[in-house]
Amino acid sequence: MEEVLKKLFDAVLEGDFEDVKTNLQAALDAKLDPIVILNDGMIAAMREVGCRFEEGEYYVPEMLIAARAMQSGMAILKPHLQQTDRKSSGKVVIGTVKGDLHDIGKNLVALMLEGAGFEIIDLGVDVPAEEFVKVATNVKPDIIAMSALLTTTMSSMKTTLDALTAAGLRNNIKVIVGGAPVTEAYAQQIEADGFSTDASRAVNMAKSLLGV
Ligand code: B12
Repeated sequence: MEEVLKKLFDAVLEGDFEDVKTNLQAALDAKLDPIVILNDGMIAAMREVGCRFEEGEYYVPEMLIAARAMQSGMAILKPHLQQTDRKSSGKVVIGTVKGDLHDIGKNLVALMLEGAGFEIIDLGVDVPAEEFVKVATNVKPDIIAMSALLTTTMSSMKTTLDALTAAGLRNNIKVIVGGAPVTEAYAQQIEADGFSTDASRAVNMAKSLLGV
C-alpha cells in the first residue's frame, strides 16, 4: 500500500482528525484516485476498527471516535467524488433502518448517488417502515435504499418491504439494500430489487435498475 494511504488508515483507526486531514490532502496532492483513497485508506480502517471491537481491544468510544474522523474525512473527499454531470438520474429515498444508528455506509451511498446525478432524500438513521412509506407516498421516488449494519436490524428491511407492498407502492419503486451483514442471498430472500457490497457498485446498480 502507498505510504500515504497507510498513514491515512492509521489516522482513521486512531480517530485522529488532524492526521486524517493532513494525509488525505497529501493523498489528493499525490493524485491518487479518490475511490482508492476512500476504499484502501478509510473504509479499510473502519473494517479494522470492527475487528478490534470484536476482539475486545476497542470499545464503543473508540468506534465512535474513529467514526467521527471517518465522517470528517468524507466531507473533505466529497467534492472529489462528485461528477460534474448535473442531469437528474432519478429520485432516491435513503435511510438506515429502524433500531440502527450506523450511518457512514448510508452516507457514502447517498454521496456517490448524488455525485452520479440522483436527487437524494436522506431520512437519516433509525427509520421505521411507516416513515419510508409516508415519504414514498409523498415524494414518489424511483428508488428506496435501505442500509443496516446489525444482524438484529436487517429484518427491518423485510418489514419495510412488506409495508410498501401493503401500501400499494411496491410496483412503482425499486428497492435496494446493503450494509455489512446484508448478502445477495438475503436481498433475494426478502425480494429486494438490488444489493451491493459498496457505494460505487450501488451507483451502477441503481442506474441499470432505472435504465439510465
Ligand atoms: C463505526 C461503528 C459504530 C459507530 C457508528 C457511528 C456512525 N455514525 O455510523 C457506533 C459507535 C455508534 C456503533 C454502535 C454500535 N455498534 Co457498531 N460498528 C461500527 C463499525 C466499526 C464500522 C461501520 C462503518 O462505518 N463501516 C464503514 C462503512 C463505509 O461500511 P458499511 O457501513 O458496511 O457500508 C458500505 C457497504 O456495506 C455498502 N452499503 C451500506 N449501506 C448500504 C445501503 C445500500 C442500499 C447499498 C446498496 C449499499 C450499502 O456501501 C458502503 C460503502 O462502501 C462496524 C464494523 C464493521 N465491520 O462494519 C461496527 C459494527 C457494525 N457494530 C457493531 C455493534 C455490535 C454495535 C453496537 C451494538 C455496540 C454496542 N454494544 O453498543 C452499537 C449499536 C448501535 C445501534 N443501535 O445502531 C457490530 C455488529 C455485529 C452484528 N453482527 O450485528 C459491528 C460489526 C462490530 C463488530 N465486529 O462486532 N458502531
